[in-house]
Amino acid sequence: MPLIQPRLNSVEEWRFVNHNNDEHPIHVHVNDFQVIEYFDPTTGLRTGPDKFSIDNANAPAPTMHSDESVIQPGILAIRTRFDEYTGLYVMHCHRLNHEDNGLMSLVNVIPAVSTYAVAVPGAPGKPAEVRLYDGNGDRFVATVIPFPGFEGNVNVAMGDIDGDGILDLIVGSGAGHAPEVVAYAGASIRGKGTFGTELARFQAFESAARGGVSVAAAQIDGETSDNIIVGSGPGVPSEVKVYESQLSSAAGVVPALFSTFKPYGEDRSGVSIATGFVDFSTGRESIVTAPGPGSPTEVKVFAFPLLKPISRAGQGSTQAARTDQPVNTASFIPFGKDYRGGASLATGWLAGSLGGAKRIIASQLAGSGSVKIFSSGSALDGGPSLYLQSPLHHDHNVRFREIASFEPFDGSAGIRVATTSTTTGANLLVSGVAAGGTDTSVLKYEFVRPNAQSTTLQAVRLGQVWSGKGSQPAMLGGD
Ligand SMILES: [Cu+2]
Repeated sequence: MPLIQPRLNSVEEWRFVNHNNDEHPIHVHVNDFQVIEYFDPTTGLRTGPDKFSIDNANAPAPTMHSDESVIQPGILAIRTRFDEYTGLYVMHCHRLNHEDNGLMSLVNVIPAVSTYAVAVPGAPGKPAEVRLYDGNGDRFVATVIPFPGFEGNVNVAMGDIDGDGILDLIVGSGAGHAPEVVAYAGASIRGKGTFGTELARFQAFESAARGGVSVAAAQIDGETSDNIIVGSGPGVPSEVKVYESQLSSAAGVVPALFSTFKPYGEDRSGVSIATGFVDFSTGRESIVTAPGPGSPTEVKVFAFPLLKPISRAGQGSTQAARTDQPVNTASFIPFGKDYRGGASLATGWLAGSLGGAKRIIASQLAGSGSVKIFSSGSALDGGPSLYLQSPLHHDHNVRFREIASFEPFDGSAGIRVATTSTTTGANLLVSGVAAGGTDTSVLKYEFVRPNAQSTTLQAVRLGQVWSGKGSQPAMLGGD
């Protein structure tokens, strides 16, 4: 299932050139479209721009020679504006046997600007600062100083927590600071400029928990905006908290909890988190976790299905499942069973044209600073398999396979990762300190399939987006 990723408020024209020996009624969810061109070579009928507000139009069959080589393809061109809604939906052929055999595409409308955050560690006399960039061209957007006077590191994530279709910034304090979370609006509100307005500022854990707070944002609770998600730092039992999307702008007010869970039980090494649509079988965004340094690095994937069992006729009432507890849908060990150095996590549609769900990226905080990419399935694993299973077959058995591995800083540990979306997928941001240890930088990569038979991806360096003096890598956040 390939991916198309238009930006919110943009207009795209998609042209279907049909060489297949059948016609295909193309149905697009969410946004209606306008037929711009239609040509049926069998009848010779050619029409131009038609009325707006269609959600299904036929891509006509080609004319063919008796050996099925195409004389003239059928043509359908449609034009759409992507209004109001950011997020996922599908476009597919409306003939059931066609859509079930792969004539289906994901459309993921992304914000107009894919802002990402580079959190530059503080230094004596200089507080930690978060620099924001536009992922399309890496143009500098804004600087935020979340904790004035704090000279340590902070954690960052991007997400739309106020539901306006614009990416907001979420910051979690680092080691040595009270466990605070601050969220800034990506929109310019009341003349305050982008990232100038605080949407929330609160303490996420007990004051004594000063190991840092990891942060993420994703739509978990079934509402329309993203939930703020935090992971505990080292020193306290591992915990992930998902806050309800209703926030109070009054400083200090802790949002209501939607869910809290312990991904690694009583382990006290801290929890790294990332979020994303990494598993088709759930149809929802997952929370991905890794324990901190000192514990075996096992990545776990959690999803909140939000579904209650339907009571069946004749079987009486069934016990409703709790919707505020996640299901652990997958677990894997990215760096071997002996690695205990901790990991930075991200998710994103690296090489999105190959389809599948978002990839999980894990990088080593220790060891050789290796970055590995995992996928739950894409064109790298071959074409879509035919639907020969029973329609009642709904088992969860997602598996993540390593599809790329590289060492962007030539063996230097402490690598941090994030992704930033593009109109075709996502690029990877990698932060680290080069050998020698005096310069820290953030690099941007895209991933390509070297040839049509390859089952793994290759990293291609696009450029350096930030660098500075220092021995600590910048923390990264993107979406
Ligand atoms: Cu079809």
